Amino acid sequence: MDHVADAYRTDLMTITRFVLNEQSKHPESRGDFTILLSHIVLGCKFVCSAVNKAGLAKLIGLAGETNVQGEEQKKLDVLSNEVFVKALVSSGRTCILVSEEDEEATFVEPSKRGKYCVVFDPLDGSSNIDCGVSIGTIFGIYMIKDEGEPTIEDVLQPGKNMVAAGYCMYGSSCTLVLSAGRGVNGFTLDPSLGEFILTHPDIKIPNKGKIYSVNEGNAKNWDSPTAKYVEKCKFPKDGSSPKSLRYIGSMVADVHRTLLYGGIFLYPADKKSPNGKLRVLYEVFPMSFLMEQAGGQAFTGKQRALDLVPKKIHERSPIFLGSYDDVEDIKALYAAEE
Ligand code: AFP
Repeated sequence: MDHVADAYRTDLMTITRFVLNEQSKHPESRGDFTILLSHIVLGCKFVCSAVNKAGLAKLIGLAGETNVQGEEQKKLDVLSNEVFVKALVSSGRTCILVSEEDEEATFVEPSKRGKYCVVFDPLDGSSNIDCGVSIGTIFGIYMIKDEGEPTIEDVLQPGKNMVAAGYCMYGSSCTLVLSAGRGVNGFTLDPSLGEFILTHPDIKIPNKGKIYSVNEGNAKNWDSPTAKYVEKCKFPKDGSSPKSLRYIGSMVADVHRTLLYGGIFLYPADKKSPNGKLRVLYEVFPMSFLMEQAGGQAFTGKQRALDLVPKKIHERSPIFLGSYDDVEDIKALYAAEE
């Protein structure tokens, strides 16, 4: 049966059906991943509905707390975090959770434990909430290293060890992009059905793009390879056209556009933030995983992003990710610097 073609007809390919199909290719599978994913999907649907109602429900505004990064939390951040933590714990398939909103990792009580560790940012791009710009949830999934008592080392694994990663974007439509290590697929929420339907099968990022995406306000503090790269985007010397600049300031939205249209997304190190801004476990790794699965690359300025071994759960790293050839260009500039 051609499942992909069916998704465009009346035989709708929901995300659950898609994952069950994948599961059936692995007879040894007990369906734990499918169950875990269905709880993540529930969290995404809840947050989507809360984001849509935020203005009406007066949910927008500060909750009066600060999170571990010292940022002001919005009410929606708090709500989203609670929803995801509860959904993930109740799935019975998780043992360690790391959330951007919680200083410490959550160790699930033994009676509810499963074999997966989930790292996530429940509502990334929250400074954009009040003006209605697309925001999102980002997640990565690891398997515990062994059957013994879980330890923090189970989540301090390189990104290449993730078994799955994805994001859900709450924008003009609600889109969930997922990879379980065999390509990348995108699902759009049909609000009338309450189901995510396969709309973007087997996403492949173009090898080269026409867009670069970076906060140019930080340019005076950039290192030389980043400065040279952006100069090259604007004033190419090889006769090609300059690239266009698009920057939303919400990683899910900027990465989603990069994945679909090609190009490069940069959050480099600078003199003020030598490790960049974005967090390794729940921003850099999941997005790098998706990029590689779609045929692109992700680079930290020193190494392949997915080879990085985090030492702390809220660690940050510079990141350059996107089309294969565009990331090659920035890698060459860093190599020349050495
Ligand atoms: P907020 O959650 O504080 O809005 O930060 C969003 C984010 O972590 C990521 O989604 C963006 O890509 C990045 O920060 C934008 O950072 P700048 O505002 O420094 O450009």
